[in-house]
Amino acid sequence: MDDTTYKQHSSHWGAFSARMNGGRLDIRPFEADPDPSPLLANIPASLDHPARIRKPLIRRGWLEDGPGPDGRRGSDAFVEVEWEEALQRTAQELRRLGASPSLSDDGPLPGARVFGGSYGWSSAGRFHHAQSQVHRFLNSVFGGYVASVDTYSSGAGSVILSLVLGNAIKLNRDHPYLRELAQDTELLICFGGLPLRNLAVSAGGSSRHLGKSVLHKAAARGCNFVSVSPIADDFSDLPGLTRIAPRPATDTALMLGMAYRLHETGLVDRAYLERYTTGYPAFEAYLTGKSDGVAKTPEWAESICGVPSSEIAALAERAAKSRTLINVTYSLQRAENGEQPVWMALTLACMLGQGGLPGAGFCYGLGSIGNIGKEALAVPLPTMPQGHNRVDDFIPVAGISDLLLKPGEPYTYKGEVRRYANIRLVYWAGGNPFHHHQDLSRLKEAFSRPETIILHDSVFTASARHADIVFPATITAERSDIGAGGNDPYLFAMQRFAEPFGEVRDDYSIFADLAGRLGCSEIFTEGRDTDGWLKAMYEPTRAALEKLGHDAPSFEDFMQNGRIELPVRDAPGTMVRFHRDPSGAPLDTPSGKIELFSETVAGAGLPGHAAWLAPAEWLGAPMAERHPFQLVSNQPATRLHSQLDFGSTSMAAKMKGREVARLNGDDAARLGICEGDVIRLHNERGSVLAAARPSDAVLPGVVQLSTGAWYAPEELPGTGLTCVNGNPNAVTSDAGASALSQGCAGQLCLVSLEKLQGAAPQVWPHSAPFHER
Ligand code: PGD
Repeated sequence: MDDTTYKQHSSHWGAFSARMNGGRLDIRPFEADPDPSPLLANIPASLDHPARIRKPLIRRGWLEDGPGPDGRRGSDAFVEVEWEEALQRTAQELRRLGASPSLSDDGPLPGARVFGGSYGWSSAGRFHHAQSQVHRFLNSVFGGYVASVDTYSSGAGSVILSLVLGNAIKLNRDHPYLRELAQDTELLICFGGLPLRNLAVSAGGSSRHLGKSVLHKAAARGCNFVSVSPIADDFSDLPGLTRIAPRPATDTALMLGMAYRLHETGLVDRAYLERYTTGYPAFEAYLTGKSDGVAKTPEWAESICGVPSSEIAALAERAAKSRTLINVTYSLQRAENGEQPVWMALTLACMLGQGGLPGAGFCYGLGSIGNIGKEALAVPLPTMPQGHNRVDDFIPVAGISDLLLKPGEPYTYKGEVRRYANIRLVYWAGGNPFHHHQDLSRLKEAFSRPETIILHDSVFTASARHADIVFPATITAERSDIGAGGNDPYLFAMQRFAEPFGEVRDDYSIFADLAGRLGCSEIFTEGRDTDGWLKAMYEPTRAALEKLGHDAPSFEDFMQNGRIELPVRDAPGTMVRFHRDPSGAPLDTPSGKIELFSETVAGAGLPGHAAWLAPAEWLGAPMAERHPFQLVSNQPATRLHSQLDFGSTSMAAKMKGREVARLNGDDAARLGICEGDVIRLHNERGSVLAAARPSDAVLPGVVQLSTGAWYAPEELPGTGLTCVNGNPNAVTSDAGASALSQGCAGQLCLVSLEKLQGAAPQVWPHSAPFHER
């Protein structure tokens, strides 16, 4: 498709326009974006990279021996087949597993043995959103599916906040933190820093990347910043910045030390606690040591987190004397006992008593994702209806290995005892579990258990390699859609700008075809094609714009013109209304107030208030004698998760194709490691290779390896199953954050580290088994 006119488009990391120009793709960032993301440069490679799948693939073992548990998944060969054969065999298999247009609720639904949680970020686009498509399909043909709840991003934090504050995501969408930070905040304390790399990305898209300019505005006004992170570049260099580097996983102890200082100096705002919170006395008894004999003094905190007690005490006093916003990023809660730093930051903010003031109080996730803190929208966004899931069963999302490995066994979630279903079929679209899940050797074992695994992706990921039937999906460049992200003030037409690669098809058209073969066409498609759906989804937004007296173009005009700026809401959000009138506008918690003690949490076997709970894998744990490095596996700066890992921004940051791990310069010197040496990180769960980069941005005892390198496991002599490309989930633990949330705890774990002796194995290239232009 050669066309000299630019087409409007959008991605999770920003809006842009694109044109094919003599076989080359030209990309221009959205002109109103003050800080476009370098991730845009990953896009051109996606059009025809060797990783693209051009035709349906079926695993040889499944093709020859039929469905059933199979340990060959992951190492078996694939056979390229015609669409007709792939669709016909898939429909036959789905029928065997119970798919039917007439399912009664009287007996068990076949969907009760289908896992359709299908977690993943997929691509931007409201209609071709792969999870919505797969969920709608499974609801249509199986009556439902075993779902997943919460996210890998924020499992522990969202669960604890849902119990003690309310729906965190909704509350963040409700509050203009960025505007207040620019105008009002005097001291911003960021537990987990505020990494701009994370602000580049937002689910659905981010039209204008505002993080950098807001921080600069705040700094110019005299706002001060404190970044609390073991990694120095988690916060940009700004005037008025103090960096505090605690040992990883010890922020709760640091915050407790601050809380104690407020307590001993009479700086606790008791009137605020009385009016807006419940449960402070129980927390205070813990803080002072009345309940457990240990006063959580700054000196006590220093012994755990390594930050001098004088700094902890001074920070507490500074916070009390300034208009202070306490922010905690998602990264802190993606860890064992990840609920605690989030709840403790909320408790600390309540003790300061500034919750009702603009630019002050508590914020969750600023610095974790782009659109947090933008103004709430006044109109609804187009949404693809997923249908009704009649199977009343789910897992906490990071429980996927346990689900497949422990059918029928009990587990706990939010204080309830539940049981894992017995899964026959896994259907995944729009996610890469062999990127995002922890302890990948265990996931490999788990993926050997189902009878059949079906997956859609545009590229041959490690997850595709572990499936039985792989359908090649289009990428957004090859289809029309509507782009929008929650709290982002633009709606974009995503105009198609490239010809489909090989014989790829849209997820929708694959599902529509299968639904037709299963007699469920009308339920799934409602008689609409893609354009029919886009039009139907656009209409509620258009009608709301019209009702508010805004320009409300027809669907055709919108798709032609490329974008609409959406109005933002001017009514106060939940937290503002609560602070104005706590009994008239109560929170969605059992007491209607902020809960500093929670019966539900106490009932789940945890302390009923925020507390320091030493994890099994931190630098002060007995395990650190065996594995003395704390691995921080954070979000990458050069791609979104594992997406477009082969793109030019991503590849440029690797060394000889291998992911880079940073460690402190002194540690590197002690271990005889130089820039570019291949190092091996390992523990009992596995082993991963990376290229070393000594860096003083990293605290001693810490090694940082971002997620996203494609999993490439090899049995190496003396090192066991080793990911040679650098995926940290080869060594992370898949144990839940706690019995309460079962959230993903993959950010932190303990490892040993050494220079690899002998020749390093080659990295695995990103490639599909059969690739042809
Ligand atoms: P992505 O790489 O975004 O990772 O995990 P997630 O699975 O979301 O995977 C999306 C996949 O969808 C890609 O393979 C892409 O090609 C495919 N895809 C994109 N568009 C389409 C489409 O239209 N159709 C189809 N069929 N497929 C499509 C991310 C997860 O990882 C997240 S959100 C977090 S926060 C976690 N973070 C960590 C962490 O901090 N540390 C560790 N160790 N591990 C983590 N894992 C988690």
